[in-house]
Amino acid sequence: MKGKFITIEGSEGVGKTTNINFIVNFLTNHNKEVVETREPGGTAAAEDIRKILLNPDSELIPDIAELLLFFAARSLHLENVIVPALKAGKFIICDRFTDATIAYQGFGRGFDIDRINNIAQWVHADIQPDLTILLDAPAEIGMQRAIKRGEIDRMESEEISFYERVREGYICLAKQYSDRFVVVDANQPLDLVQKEIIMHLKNLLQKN
Ligand code: Z5A
Repeated sequence: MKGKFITIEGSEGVGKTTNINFIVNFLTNHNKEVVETREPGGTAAAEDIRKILLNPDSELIPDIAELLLFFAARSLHLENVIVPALKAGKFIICDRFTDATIAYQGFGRGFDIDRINNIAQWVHADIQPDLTILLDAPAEIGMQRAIKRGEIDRMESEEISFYERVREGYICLAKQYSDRFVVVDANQPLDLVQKEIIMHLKNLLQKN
């Protein structure tokens, strides 16, 4: 693949959307062709799956259906957006990817991590992010920010202990895949968060 695959991870309200806009501007100013996208979503059909997954008024979604819907959306996204863009040498900036499934469905819901990894291997054996920026903040800080922002979706309606497990899951992943993960303290003023992000982006560009 000629392009670069950058994923942004972290639990609710840590500032993914805010910082993705910043990253897109930074890379565009460095003459990179950038595709900004998100999971679940990124294609018309995957966005339909997103609506099902996040609808707070949906019928009961069993955990297994939730897990498989995230991977179904991911398969659509890979085939129609991510792989073509990487082949064309573009930079993909993606709000969440499979690390989110391990953190939320694995650590959060308690699904067996090996089973999730097996499905991931099946769906995207040959594609892994080149850089994963983990925005890390205590669960209650992120929740406060998300609540302040407005309406709460189905995935944002869990107990605080769920998001604490999610955060712990991300920290485990960052240690396990330290070759591609960088951890940024998202519980500091935005200008300092972005200063750290720039440093990691410059490192990636130097390797390019
Ligand atoms: N999910 C899953 O379970 N499994 C999977 O495989 C995948 C996803 C792919 C998708 O939601 C949901 O699906 C998500 C995980 C699950 N659910 N949950 N719960 P999403 O990714 O689209 O949305 P989100 O996680 O709920 O993110 P968010 O709430 O949109 O937050 P954010 O994008 O990280 O934050 P933000 O909107 O940029 O910032 C929130 C507020 O904080 C805003 O007012 C900012 O101005 C403010 N902010 C940002 N940074 C700072 C700093 N540094 N200081 C102070 N204030 C700040």
